[in-house]
Amino acid sequence: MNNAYLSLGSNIGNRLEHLQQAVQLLNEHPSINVSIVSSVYETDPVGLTEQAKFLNIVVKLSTTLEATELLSVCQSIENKLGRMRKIRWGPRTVDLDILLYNESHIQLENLIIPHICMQERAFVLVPLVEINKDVKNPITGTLYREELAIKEDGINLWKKIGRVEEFLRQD
Ligand code: A4P
Ligand code: MG
Repeated sequence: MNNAYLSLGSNIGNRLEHLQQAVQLLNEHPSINVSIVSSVYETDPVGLTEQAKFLNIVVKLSTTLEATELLSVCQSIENKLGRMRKIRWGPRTVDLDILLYNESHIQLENLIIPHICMQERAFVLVPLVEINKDVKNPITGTLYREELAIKEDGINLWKKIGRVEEFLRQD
């Protein structure tokens, strides 16, 4: 069994519902079990700053899928939930990025793990560290909570979540 952490973000329409649908679809996959969902954070947009605020979460899952197969599942969920892929860093219904996959270091043309900018992004690190304060960068061995110390600006707790079922029931 493999463990992975995913970052999910949405800044269009009913943002919470998009995140819930994405988690539901992940969990319905026969080879994926979502075991932990972070609280929901409302975050200032990074990159292209003239766009709506995001809701961001991080989930932990176990899976028998290889990392590239997991990426395909993520992309099919993005497509199913109607993401427009027009603008880099631009608005999106839902975006699913694989942050970590076991302790792997993967460098393929279409898949880089650990996710390329994760150590610089508070909207990733705050929910990640919430669900596992001991998680480390598999390349450098640095604790992600140490990376976080200087960058918590623009991240606001929006809904406190304890369990996956509780997250899926929120409205
Ligand atoms: N790809 C490579 N590695 C991975 C990985 N580990 N997980 C490739 C997922 N995909 C990976 O991504 C482009 C390509 O990355 C994919 O084809 C895949 O093969 P994309 O999602 O299609 O394009 P994008 O998202 O528009 O660009 P990019 O650079 O991935 O943007 P990001 O990094 O996803 O940033 N601000 C806040 N507050 N919250 C957010 O959630 N998100 C973004 C998007 C910008 N600003 C944000 C947020
Ligand atoms: Mg992306």
